[in-house]
Amino acid sequence: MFIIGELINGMYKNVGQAIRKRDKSIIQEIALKQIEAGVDALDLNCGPLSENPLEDMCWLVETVQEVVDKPLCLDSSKPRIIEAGLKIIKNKAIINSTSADLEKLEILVDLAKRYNAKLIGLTLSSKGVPQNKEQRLELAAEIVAYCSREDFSIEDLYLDPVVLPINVAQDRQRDILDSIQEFKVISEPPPKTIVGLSNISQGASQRPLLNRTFITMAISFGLDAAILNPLDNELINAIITSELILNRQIYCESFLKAYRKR
Ligand code: THG
Repeated sequence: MFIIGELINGMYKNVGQAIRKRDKSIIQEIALKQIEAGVDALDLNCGPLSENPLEDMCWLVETVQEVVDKPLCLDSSKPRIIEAGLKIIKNKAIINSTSADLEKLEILVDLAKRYNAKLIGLTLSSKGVPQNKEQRLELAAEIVAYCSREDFSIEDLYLDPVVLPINVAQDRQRDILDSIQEFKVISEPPPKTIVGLSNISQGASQRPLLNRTFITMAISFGLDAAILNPLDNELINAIITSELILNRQIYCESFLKAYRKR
């Protein structure tokens, strides 16, 4: 499982405030804590309230890079912000994300190729969130077809079915899990799959229980990667145990080491 730490997101009050005040120490501490927990990469998101998202993103990249030597995941819906981040990232970058819209694919697949970055493709379009599995697969196939045509390696493509909160979309969850499995048959070699895990429990009580139950199920449907809170120990234990039971290759060595130490 490829794990991306979600905690550097302006959606969190302390992070939003640290970004506004240009308080490096808070951001660097959150970065290091996630690295210690064994993440493979760090998501960087200025949050919905950022007034200068381009400057904020560049400041986040520079601040985190001072203390961390791991891939960074540029989380923004605006291609110009992603490009600004790519220009200053020293390590490998992950573009988070493109949608299935052609205007976005054109810009972001080109950027991913030029900067040798991985690319997350949301199965979303300007028409909105897909209402069922078939629509998700159609959008996924459009993203894969575009990447193949442009010679972007499908193994560097992570398809995201877009996890919806359980409290507004209880009847959609089974479709989302099935999509994770079915994305794999779109091409050979297959694309990878990813979810933003905490979406499932937004606005719900029992968030940790929902998160770890969902990830356990998603792993059994073949999930490759997740953006999540790596400081939730029970969540990490559930991931390790799921992969152990499925005898899946664990590509996150540090989690495996953590498990063996117990
Ligand atoms: N797919 C991809 N990228 C993503 C998402 C996705 N990036 C953003 C998001 N979804 C994943 N990251 C988060 C980070 C935080 C929360 C949810 C998803 C979260 N935050 C608290 C809340 O909203 O309740 C913040 C409040 C607080 O604690 O201060 O839940 O799906 N590719």
